[in-house]
Amino acid sequence: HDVERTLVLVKPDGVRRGLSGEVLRRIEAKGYTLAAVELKQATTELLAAHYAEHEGKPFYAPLVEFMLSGPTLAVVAEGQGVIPGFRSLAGATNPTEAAPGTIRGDLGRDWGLKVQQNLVHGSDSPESAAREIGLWFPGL
Ligand code: DAT
Ligand code: MG
Repeated sequence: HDVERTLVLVKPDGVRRGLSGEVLRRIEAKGYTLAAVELKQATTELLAAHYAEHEGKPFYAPLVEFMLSGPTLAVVAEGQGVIPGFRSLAGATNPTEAAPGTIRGDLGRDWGLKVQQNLVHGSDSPESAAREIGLWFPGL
């Protein structure tokens, strides 16, 4: 794998529950480095761009509403294979299905129908990572 960068978000549920440090600890313990960390309140415009691929899906509006509900910790993590590597650390999208040992498997659970409250986001490809880092950290 090449040395690459990915965008990680500790979503508002993770920040509210005091899990920001735990997520950063797991990224660093794996051997990835932190290139940028910033607590940010997302805006509707930022989320519309970030989640453009999901526009029109049934969970889009509740997802955006949830992402506006409090601050998000935005992180750029760097390392060989960090894009798929962080997705492995995060686990499956639905925390109930995420394997133990993963962030979502260890720390997340099913909050009713709100699958979107799954603690973290991680870019899914080099193209997504470049696009998302540009949105959350313009000028980086
Ligand atoms: P991931 O975050 O694992 O990359 P995704 O990109 O498919 O998953 O979806 C983005 C977010 O949208 C996801 O973290 C939670 C929410 N989401 C996805 N599928 C959902 C569903 N079926 N019901 C509710 N929320 C969903
Ligand atoms: Mg995704």
